[in-house]
Amino acid sequence: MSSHTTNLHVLTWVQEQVRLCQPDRVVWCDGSEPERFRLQEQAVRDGVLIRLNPEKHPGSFYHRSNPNDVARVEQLTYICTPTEEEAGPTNNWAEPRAMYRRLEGHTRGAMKGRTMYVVPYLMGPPGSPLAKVGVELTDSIYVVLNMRIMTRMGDVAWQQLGDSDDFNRGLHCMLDLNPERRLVCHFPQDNTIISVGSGYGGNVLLGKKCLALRIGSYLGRREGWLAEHMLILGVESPRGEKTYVAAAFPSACGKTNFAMLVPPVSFEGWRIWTVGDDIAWMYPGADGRLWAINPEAGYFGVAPGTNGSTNPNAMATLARDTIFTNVALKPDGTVWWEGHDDPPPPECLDWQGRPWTPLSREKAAHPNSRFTAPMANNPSLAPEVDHSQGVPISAIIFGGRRASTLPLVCEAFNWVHGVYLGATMGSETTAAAAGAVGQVRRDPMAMLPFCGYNMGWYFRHWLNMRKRVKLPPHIFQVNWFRKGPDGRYLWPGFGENMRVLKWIIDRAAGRVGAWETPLGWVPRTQDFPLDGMDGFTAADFEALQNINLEEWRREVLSQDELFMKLYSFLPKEMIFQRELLVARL
Ligand code: OXD
Ligand code: MN
Repeated sequence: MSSHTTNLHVLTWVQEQVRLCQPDRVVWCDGSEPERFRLQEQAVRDGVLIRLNPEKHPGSFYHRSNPNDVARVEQLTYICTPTEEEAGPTNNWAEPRAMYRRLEGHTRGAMKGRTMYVVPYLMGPPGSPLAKVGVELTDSIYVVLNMRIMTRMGDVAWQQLGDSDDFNRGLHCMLDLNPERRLVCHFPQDNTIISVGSGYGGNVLLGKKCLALRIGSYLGRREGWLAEHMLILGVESPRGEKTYVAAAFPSACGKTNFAMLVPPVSFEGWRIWTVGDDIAWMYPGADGRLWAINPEAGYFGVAPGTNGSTNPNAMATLARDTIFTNVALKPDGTVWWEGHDDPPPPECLDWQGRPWTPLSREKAAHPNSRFTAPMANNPSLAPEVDHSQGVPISAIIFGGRRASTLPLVCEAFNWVHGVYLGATMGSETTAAAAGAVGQVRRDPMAMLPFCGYNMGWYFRHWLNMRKRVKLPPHIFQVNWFRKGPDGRYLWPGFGENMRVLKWIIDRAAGRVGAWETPLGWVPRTQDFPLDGMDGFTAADFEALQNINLEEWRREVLSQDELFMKLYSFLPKEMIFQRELLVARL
């Protein structure tokens, strides 16, 4: 098949990798519809995908990953820079030459008997000055079909690239999926990613976490912009005024739900528009504001808990042309997961292909099972998603999953204080990464697993942005997950989060007052829109906003752990903010 590009840098590099991996065949992907159908047929023939019921799930497929390969592997993820200092204390570091050599041991001859797919892709709207081109070489047809949903894949990327050599070089080899040979390695100085031994999305869809966040954050620091683990949404008021907000939450904390929120009935005339659900690239605009694009073209969302009331827009989005991974498969060729609208099926196959009934002790769907769905299906998709300059951001939200301590919402006093709120974010761990679930860990800006360089320098870069953005967004902190003494959530979340969002955009526009507390500005009870919330009282709201001094003493001490780790790289501003907080408390 022809290569569709005459770019010599690409042709030479692909040739080198073919010589290294020794595939039987090389297929250059063009991103066309006929190619998609061909690849889907092939994947079904190979047993990689199962075609779902064409009436109930048109154009959709089912995939089971290897049971040992169901999440991102942070302990096997490396930043390979000449010095350890560049990777910093929160990343695994390896010396690039040594790691290239080690990887060659895995990739040499790794595609013998297999097909190498050349996947050109564009992150960001075509023509955007912020868009980046990547080329992923992979021996997984599942990866190709997922990349086709998650990115603008095919000839559009060659058009953006022209004859430049400014593209990300990505190599992915499945190997035998042996966890002992699994590695996800980033070489920021070479704009190169090599991932071996995994087939799980976050480890192998190289445009997403690897390029858009780890390499992206490194490039952002060098080039003066921010690559963030943030959703982007637009709030449209009944008068048609649109305000854009970016929000960082750790993995599996509801970014997709928040990005697709449907306001409660009492918010008649209000609409939420989704720009992105996972990643934001933000840059200082000539007008003094911070502008953002979503580099992706699809959603790789967590399935369990997704239903018609938690996220009706996601349900509409995944109604067709979707790849489901590690959910349960029903006998009629439809899918199910815990928290689905449908009741548990009397019988089905679980995510490992084993017979499952409602009496089974294990879950039918893996807690990190996913849907890969095109953003074009989303009824709330913002048309601005294709605007090359992106959207202007009025507010930035940092959120975590915290059972106690953190109030529902508060606003930072200023940019530096906001950076401190982001830097000290903590959250209970989830199933999106391999390891224990439910422990509080510091996850600055939700970027702990995704910052491609020294986290202390990353804070400095955030502080420096203040000088380049004359009209900086207001910064807020939220916590949807606070629990009462009986262990029940104090806040209903989901669509009701619109109430918090309304206060946030009113604050950003200077339209509403606030109370000053040691933590920051918080809503006055009388300003917070509680109308239409059955049985939810002003006292319930105050319980959510309560500041417990004993909990805050513990919180400040536990923040110190991260600060100690980063000690010699930590901007002084962070220490001063900590001291000011202690003084206020
Ligand atoms: C994701 C993650 O898949 O954060 O988006 O793990
Ligand atoms: Mn994510």
